[in-house]
Amino acid sequence: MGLLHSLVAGIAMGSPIAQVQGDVAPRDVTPPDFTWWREARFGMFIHWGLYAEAAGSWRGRFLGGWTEWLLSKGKIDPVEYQRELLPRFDPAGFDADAVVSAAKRAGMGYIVITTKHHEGFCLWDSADSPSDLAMTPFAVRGRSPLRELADACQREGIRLGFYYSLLDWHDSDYLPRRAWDARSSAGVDYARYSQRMRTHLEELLGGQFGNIDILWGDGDWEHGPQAHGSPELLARARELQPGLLVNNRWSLPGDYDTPENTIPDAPLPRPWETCMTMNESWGYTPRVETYKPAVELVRMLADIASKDGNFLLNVGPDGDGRLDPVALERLDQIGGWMDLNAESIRGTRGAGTIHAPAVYSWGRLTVRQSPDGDGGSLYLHVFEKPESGEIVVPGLAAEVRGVSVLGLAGIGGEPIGFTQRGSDGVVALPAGMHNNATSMDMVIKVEVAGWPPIAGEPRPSVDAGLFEGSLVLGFDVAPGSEVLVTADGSEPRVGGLTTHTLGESQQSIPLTVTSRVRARSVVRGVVTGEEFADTYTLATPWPAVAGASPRIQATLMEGAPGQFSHAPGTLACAPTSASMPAPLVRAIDVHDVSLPIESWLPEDNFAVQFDGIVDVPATGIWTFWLTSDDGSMLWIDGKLVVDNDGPHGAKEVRGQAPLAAGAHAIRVGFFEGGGAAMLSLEWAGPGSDRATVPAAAFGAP
Ligand code: FHN
Repeated sequence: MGLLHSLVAGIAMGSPIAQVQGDVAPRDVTPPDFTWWREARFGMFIHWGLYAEAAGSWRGRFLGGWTEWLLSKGKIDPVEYQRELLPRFDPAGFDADAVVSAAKRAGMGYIVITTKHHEGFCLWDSADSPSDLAMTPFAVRGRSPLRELADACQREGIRLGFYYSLLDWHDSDYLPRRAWDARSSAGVDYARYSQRMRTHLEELLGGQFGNIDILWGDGDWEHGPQAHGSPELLARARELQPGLLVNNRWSLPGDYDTPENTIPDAPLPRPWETCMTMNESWGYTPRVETYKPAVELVRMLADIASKDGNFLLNVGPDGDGRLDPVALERLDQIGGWMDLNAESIRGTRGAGTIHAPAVYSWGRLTVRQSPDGDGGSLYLHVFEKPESGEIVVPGLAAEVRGVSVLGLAGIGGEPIGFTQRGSDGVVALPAGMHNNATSMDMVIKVEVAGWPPIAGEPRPSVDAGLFEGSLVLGFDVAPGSEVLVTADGSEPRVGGLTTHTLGESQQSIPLTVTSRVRARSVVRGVVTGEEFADTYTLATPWPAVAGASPRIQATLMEGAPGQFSHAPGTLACAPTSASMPAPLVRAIDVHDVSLPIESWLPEDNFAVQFDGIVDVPATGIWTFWLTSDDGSMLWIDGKLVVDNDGPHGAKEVRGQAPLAAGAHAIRVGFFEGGGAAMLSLEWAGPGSDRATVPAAAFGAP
């Protein structure tokens, strides 16, 4: 029996103890400060490079679509592409002040500009680049787009970010070559390319362009973090620009997520930003008929903000460095709406932050808590006025201090009616108000006393899972509401025999046995919102392994494409057919449960099994977060605690185990099928906040 089979056979397949699946990529140890970013909510993305000069055409043929992908669409020889376009890059019309004022007009608080896109052209004079600004007539004029833009942003108080593509179709040290690129790969040194990326980031972030607030990576999909050298690149970037926000496109999770040309149906667990084209292309396109209407863009902004996200809306300057008139018109139209309604976007939070729905039949909800914490404002973004003329907010329990339409003192003098109907708050719009077809987004501001103002699905003070001994379980009770709770699995009802009513006088219930807890919110005697239902399990700590010393070792398995689709340590991981050769198996040095950042680590088709003894510092319930791309599993003392198996992108799954202080056997199985690879194991327990399981817990000095 091969080593892999023996490894697999050694696992006692216990049932999962308790685990919750999340789609959260791991957090950095010291999360950066998103305050200014959330306050801004809205930014301008600028795609500008040699492709703007070509405007989607090559040798007289317009190829359309994403024009910054012209080289790829046209299967153009990268050397010929540069030879043709470098001498033509002379955007004398570029006016950084005009660009920044257009962004500011639209109500945008930051700008992210492409410094190098996949074409490989560096929009600045670099000491190490086969294609940069110094090779263009524009530089001969003494012009520097990034310097000019940085100065204009500084003058106008607009934050600045740099986009940088890890993918490079032109640099002869970048692999893989494009299929149509006839240049030989002989002598190519990818490490030289990685070093060039580091040089570029030193030049971009080293101070010549002032404070840079965002590093927006892209094009990371052809290599893993090791090949890119991403951990070192980002560590250096953060040294150069303290407080830098880094996105999730460096083959590492970074600080925030970046859905592209799409808006998530629900809030994402981490800070997130939708980037969106204004028309059909990131780079300049002459096809102005594809621009999205202003009403659509404004409603996207409200939709994204209601889900606690940011909106990065793109413009593509043309070959002369100018924004086209339609783009300027859209920015002005959005600005007109923001003039009246900016307070419902800038500095607001998504409805989910007060556990209220973001999406309603009439539109979206954004919220702003007052500085003193006792009250605040709800912003009802009315896209579609109901036939009834009534805007209903279910569960609006708080006292309402005032209702108004933003930007309009009153509607022809008529007040905006507000009533409380059962558990709902109801805003009555005057008859002539708000023609659905033309209004972008009419915002009704509801000022409330007490926070959170909306009673929805009750939120427990402790997540469901294991507990030891006894547990005092509380619920957030929105002012003006109550929470009905049962712990025997029965339906919580007003006056129910086993129903506890939480509110002013009582805020929690004691649990001393495994309990099925159900809870509902009640406002003015009416049950409202979704039900909370989950199980709290009384657990006895697993005993420590007497006499065992903390240690960790790992086995690397290198296989053929398709070899691994399950984590090692499971029977499913074993080679599935005789035709699949047994993987190469060897021991590797590790100090904790993480992927070594070493050049010998394969990029794809490999698995790693970690085995050892972990020293648990205190007795109690320990929560583990296992995050990986692709699959992974965690066993403690031979029992399955986290199952995050299967091919997938970066995904986090939580599990719990009751552990006595001391030594416990630990096994983690991980596999990488293809694409990015990442693995992290975090824990939290009595006296320990959530953090990566340290090497010291495995006996490292
Ligand atoms: O390939 C690029 C594309 O050209 C554009 O830059 C977008 C913007 O997010 N990013 C990549 C596609 O995901």
